[in-house]
Amino acid sequence: MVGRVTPDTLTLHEVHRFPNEPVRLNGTLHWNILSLHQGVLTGLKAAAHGTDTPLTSIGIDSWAVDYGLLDTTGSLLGNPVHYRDTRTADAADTVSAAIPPAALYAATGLQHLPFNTIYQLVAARGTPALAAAHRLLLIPDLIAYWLTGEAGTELTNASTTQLIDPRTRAWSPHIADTLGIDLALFPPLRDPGTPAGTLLPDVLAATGLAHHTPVTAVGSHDTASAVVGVPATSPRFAYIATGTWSLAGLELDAPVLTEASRLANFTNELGVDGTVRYLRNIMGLWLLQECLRTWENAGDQHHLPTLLEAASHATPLRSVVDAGDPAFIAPGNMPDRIAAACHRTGQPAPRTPVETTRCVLDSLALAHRRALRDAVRLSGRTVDTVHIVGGGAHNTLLCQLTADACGLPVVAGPAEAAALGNVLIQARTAGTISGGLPELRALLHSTQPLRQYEPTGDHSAWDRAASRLEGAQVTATEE
Ligand code: LFR
Repeated sequence: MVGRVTPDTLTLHEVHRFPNEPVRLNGTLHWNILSLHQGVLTGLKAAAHGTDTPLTSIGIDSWAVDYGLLDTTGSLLGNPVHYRDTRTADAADTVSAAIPPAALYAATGLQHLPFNTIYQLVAARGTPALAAAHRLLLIPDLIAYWLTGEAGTELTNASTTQLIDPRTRAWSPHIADTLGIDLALFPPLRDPGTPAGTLLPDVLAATGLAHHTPVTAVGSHDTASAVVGVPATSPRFAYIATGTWSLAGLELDAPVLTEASRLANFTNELGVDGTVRYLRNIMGLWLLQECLRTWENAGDQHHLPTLLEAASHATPLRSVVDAGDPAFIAPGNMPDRIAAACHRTGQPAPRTPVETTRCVLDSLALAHRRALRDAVRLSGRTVDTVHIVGGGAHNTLLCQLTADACGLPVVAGPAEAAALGNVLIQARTAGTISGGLPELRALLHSTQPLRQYEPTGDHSAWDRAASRLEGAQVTATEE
């Protein structure tokens, strides 16, 4: 994506898009990291050729928690493992035997997700790759290293390792030591808005970019950049970054580390400009993407817009599932897993792709409502507007259902909030624009097409649907 920024204009334009297809090899799900790097190079080349002015800067963001290991020569030790791989299945027990869950939460503020980096590192204990590793780089830091030869650990993404103390915004040596994790594997922390190197000669040759094009650290966790990209005008906003995941919560200036917050499985990820992203992970449109993939593998191809249109006329709230349930994390046969979850809670299982689609969207809206209500209760803040950013902002049914479920107006857009948040931090670092997050958001608000949804319908229907899931919902373990 190439962004163009001035103090009162902001445009983004896609120059290249490439697939991200995980590969299962020897029973383990991997990222195809070299193909991703090639996609980045092809994209940079397209960016270099598509403009008459040299690029001011490059910023990188991606999903969180995953990493590559390098040996002492800087060579990659194997393909990074995908967070949806099941290798971490037993790691939570190992970790909680060493550190009680309440102590881990008090120290790191992270919600329990089975794939947080600490669980991956515990699962990788004793493997030859980890034994040989000299350095560990989170995915965007790995791409930055391949572009520049310089290694750093960007802070917002580092906070998803579960090895950072959100109060000090620094590593938590006690947690690492107790689990036998060597913090020296991580290169030094760097803040968004700081330099991250200049391009290596082979990258210049492959892309045609100008010498000294700087790479700038941005919120390298895509969700951190997406939260920068929320076009809020009121301080009382909540956000839902929807795509493969729905990340629903609030921006705070200090973490909430209470036991109630832990039991509600809320996370305190670090944001840009000293903020805290107080949110909960909800499965998101992954549920639907995985259904589409299952149907397609069975020879039953569906056109998403047609399916969504039909789902908008299907019976509302016929059956709902807990869209926060980690049982949905792994890939594979999602329609049957959704049907089984409906059975378990005494609800009719969806019978057709349209009914399944409606069940997914109702369930997501219900989970959005629950997350935002919990965030308000646990943080003591109030909310007057819900912003939906990310790919799900295009999904009119999801946006309307979320407004209905939350009983609040929803402002939808931009869909490319992560790319815009990335670009805005680069532009501010380069001195093109100035100000804090409110000023960056005012620029988004005045330049990006947004759509507003007002809450409609019978609010009590959502209460009744929520009660069908009571007791079945997953929260953090009680000790
Ligand atoms: C969204 C996201 C989430 C993170 C998940 C796994 O793309 O980055 O914030 O929990 O992917 O990394």
